Amino acid sequence: MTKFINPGLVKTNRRNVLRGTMLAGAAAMAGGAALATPTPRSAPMITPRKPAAKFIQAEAQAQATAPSVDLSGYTRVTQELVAPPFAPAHEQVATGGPKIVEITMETQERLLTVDEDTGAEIWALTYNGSVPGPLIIVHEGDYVELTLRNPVDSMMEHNIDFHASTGALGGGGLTHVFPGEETVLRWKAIKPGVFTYHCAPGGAMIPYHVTHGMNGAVMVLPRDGLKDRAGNPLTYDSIAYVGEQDFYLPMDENGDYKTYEAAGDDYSDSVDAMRTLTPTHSVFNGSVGALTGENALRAKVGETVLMIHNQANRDSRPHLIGGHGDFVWENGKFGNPPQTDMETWFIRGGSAGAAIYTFKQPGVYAYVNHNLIEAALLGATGHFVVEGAWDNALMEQVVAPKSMDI
Ligand SMILES: [Cu+2]
Repeated sequence: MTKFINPGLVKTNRRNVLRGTMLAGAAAMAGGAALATPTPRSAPMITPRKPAAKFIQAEAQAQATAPSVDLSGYTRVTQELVAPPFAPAHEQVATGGPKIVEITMETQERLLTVDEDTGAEIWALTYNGSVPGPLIIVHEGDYVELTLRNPVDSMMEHNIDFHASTGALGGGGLTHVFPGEETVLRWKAIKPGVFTYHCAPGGAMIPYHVTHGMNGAVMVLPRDGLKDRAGNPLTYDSIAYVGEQDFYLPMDENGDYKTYEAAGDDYSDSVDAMRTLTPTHSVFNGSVGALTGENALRAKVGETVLMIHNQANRDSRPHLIGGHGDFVWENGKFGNPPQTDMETWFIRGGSAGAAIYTFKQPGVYAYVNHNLIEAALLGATGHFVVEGAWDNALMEQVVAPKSMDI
């Protein structure tokens, strides 16, 4: 990590450099013109701590002088987050008034096998250890109150930008936690829909953290639940939470994936790999095969599944092979009526989308990114295994394959 130069505020060791680079990007995103200039590839990365620190300090001061909010009418509840592809226990139609939903997430840095067959692995940066991070579910008008903890043995600082929230870089400007620190952020869910959240420490660290797995989704349901175009209620029996992750894994001169001893050691190589804009992998839920075989999603004929698709960095085109999108919020926002009977839908990089389908036949359905190169070669394939009775009225093999009569 001799590539970096630290301007003397902290000792130049790898840990401190990785921690410090966040401030460059925070300032750039806040509009600091000088800092927004991309760092030339060959130039050392300078860590301009002071201007960014000023910005963050200003946010805190603005809050300190703003009128306090009366939250006495709110009930506090704790949401137990679960690992993908599952969803936390929740109501589809809210009962009672708005709530303060308390959640806790830990920024865990862990070695993750991306593809067992090739030995591809990454020191993933995660929320609660999973890629994607856990799905959070609240209702419009609720508050999300997040306790964000960074374990003391972490190598890097982290934060969180909730696209569903309003202000302070989505909370990113108020949640920087260094190893051994924790913070609490509360934000009001004023827009219904599914939204991405992701780490955004600053500068090149933003895509570095996002493409190391540090992203997930929040679902903000309308208080009276989902509706079709005519305003009729839509309900689901289960949720399949899919996070599509593009990885840019460095390779050696032989084309083998490189391995590293600790989180952050791949930083320089990763930046070079990211600059190609060509992912080595695009996988669902962290690894090739995370949603196939024994890990396949399960459903029954007649079951209605809400498929949530999160892609924090890159465009995707979900398609359910053998089925359809009965109701699709392809931009993920429930304030808009859903599109109906979709074949393939589009998830803009940096967003989440939602689709409802009721299974009508048993069997295996492939849920893919219908850029089929990405599905078959880069890993973006999951399976639904559906049980139930076959319906010949919908499909029947009239003649099994046999030699043609010539
Ligand atoms: Cu991070």
